[in-house]
Amino acid sequence: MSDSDAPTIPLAFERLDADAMKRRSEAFLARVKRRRSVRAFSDEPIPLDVVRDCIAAAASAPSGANKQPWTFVLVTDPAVKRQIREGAEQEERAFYGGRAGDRWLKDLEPFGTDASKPYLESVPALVVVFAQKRSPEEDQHYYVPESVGIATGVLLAALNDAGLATLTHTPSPMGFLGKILDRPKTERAFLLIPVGYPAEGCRVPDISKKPMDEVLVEV
Ligand code: IYR
Repeated sequence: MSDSDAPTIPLAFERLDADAMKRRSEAFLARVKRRRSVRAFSDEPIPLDVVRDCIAAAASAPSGANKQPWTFVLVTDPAVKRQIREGAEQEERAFYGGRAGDRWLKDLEPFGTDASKPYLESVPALVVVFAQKRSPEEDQHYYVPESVGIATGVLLAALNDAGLATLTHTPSPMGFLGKILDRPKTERAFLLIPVGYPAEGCRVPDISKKPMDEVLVEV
């Protein structure tokens, strides 16, 4: 350890035996593998305290110099959801109408997406993740995309683990979200996440993940 004078506390680390570790890693893998991007949501209400816990989990993520350069906006107000739907669909019409280009549109064919996003209005909650380039006091932030990306990954895993369905939605550009939600100019929308239960009979694209030997290199 360094001989810095910075205050410390004892680490609260739970040491597990190898069997318990394997049971936990397998159980987590099984649940996380069932996560799918959902585009057909039920309008049934969800327990918002569960969503708040998941946001607290996300906000526990590591970040550059512990600056925690994120803001999570939980939207349930129907009028605000409608505004967000309208803003997103306006950008998506431009995207699907030409901005995307042929190659990108071809890559999206398996997902059957288009500019219509009715779920942004009907889903019980939207979580909008904002990245803070700097805090309002002009404090410096570091590794902002990495930090916010890690926190968002924790959020998606936590919501999935808690039994909620999500979509990682990135209408582009997302400037309209900062305006509608009245965020300071120092914040940039990072991701728009509809959260709810899947609609009855919800279907998802028949796609798969790469096998381990394509994603893992062991040295
Ligand atoms: N934002 C658009 C397009 C889109 C882009 C990617 I990359 C995706 O993985 C899925 C969709 C939309 O949501 O329709």
